[in-house]
Amino acid sequence: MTYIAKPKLHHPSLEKNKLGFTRRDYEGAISTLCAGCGHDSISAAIVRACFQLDLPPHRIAKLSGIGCSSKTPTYFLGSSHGFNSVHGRMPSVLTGANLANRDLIYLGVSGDGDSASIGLGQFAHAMRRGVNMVYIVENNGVYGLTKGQFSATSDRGAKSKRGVVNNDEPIDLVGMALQLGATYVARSFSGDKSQLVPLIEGALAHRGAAFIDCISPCVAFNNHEGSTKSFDYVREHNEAVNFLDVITGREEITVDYALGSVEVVKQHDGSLLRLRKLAGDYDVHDRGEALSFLQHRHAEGEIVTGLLYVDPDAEDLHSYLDTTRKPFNELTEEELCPGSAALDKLNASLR
Ligand SMILES: Cc1ncc(C[n+]2csc(CCOP(=O)(O)OP(=O)(O)O)c2C)c(N)n1
Ligand code: SF4
Ligand SMILES: [Mg+2]
Repeated sequence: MTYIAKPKLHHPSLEKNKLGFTRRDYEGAISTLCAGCGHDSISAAIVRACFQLDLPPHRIAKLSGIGCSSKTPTYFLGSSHGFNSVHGRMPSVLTGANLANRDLIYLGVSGDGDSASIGLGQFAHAMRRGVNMVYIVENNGVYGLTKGQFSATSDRGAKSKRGVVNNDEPIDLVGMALQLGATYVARSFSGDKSQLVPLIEGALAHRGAAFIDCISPCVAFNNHEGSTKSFDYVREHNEAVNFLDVITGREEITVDYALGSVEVVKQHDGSLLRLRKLAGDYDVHDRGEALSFLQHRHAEGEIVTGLLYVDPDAEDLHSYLDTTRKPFNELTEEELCPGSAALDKLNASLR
């Protein structure tokens, strides 16, 4: 059985958000993933972020490919739109849906196999086009669903559960997203809710391609000694560049900005990203520096986490294409079909 409905009962005094929803209203079916799978922690972080941002669940569209990671949208946002597509093809389906209706909030959920192996081309084009979305890769370094083969994000020298050593260079999706022009780029760890939840909130408030690479240990096939995506390894090698608070424009701002090394970034919707810097000289607005920092730290065996780059004034695919503001399903017949004179004019321009 791959789908178990959750009982509707919940504690009557559960906290409600501005829409009158409790956290439970943002959940989905009971997870059938392995107990302890990092992907379940990411689902919980998505639930918390959407609840805290007071997002109406019916305005969210969650899309995925194939894999344990791509199964997770069943386990959160049960009242949202959902589309479980083909392995590696989520980005093109999301792009199409986004072009047809820009009013929804698009959340793409994928795996490292789904995005860095079979779907690498799709991933790349969604990033470079600036599709307005939150794109999360639940990165465990293996194909979990098909029993633990190395994926393209597996580090050179990493050992599989059976002792096989990976000889291939890994693909760093964060580096690729930076190079390809994504305008919000972050990495986190499924076991670090205090870092991950605000990163998801910031990505949801961002206009443009927002990418989060989330290291998510596979307890069944990639959590042993010799793995570089295990809980122990990531805890020991995690180098956080900053921590984030997201303050929505709807709230009165009462935070004291004078504390230590703090940077405030205003996003297009008025929300504020408040960055508490750990690496004092780290600049979230410098794409080139972010790439170089990432590579230098990788050479030292460190996994850089936090918000690595943001362009708060980013545009998105709709502004590049100058598309209509109205979703297609709200256009009238006259608007959709401008008549034979317009068609004649178009045909004449092509002769
Ligand atoms: C076109 C196609 N090729 C191969 C497969 C087999 N397959 C299913 S899931 C998967 C890999 C999943 O790995 P990942 O995306 O990392 O997700 P995880 O299970 O690790 O979360 C593969 C190769 C498939 N379903 N469809
Ligand atoms: S096989 Fe791995 S990725 Fe899949 S549910 Fe189990 S722990 Fe998670
Ligand atoms: Mg995987």
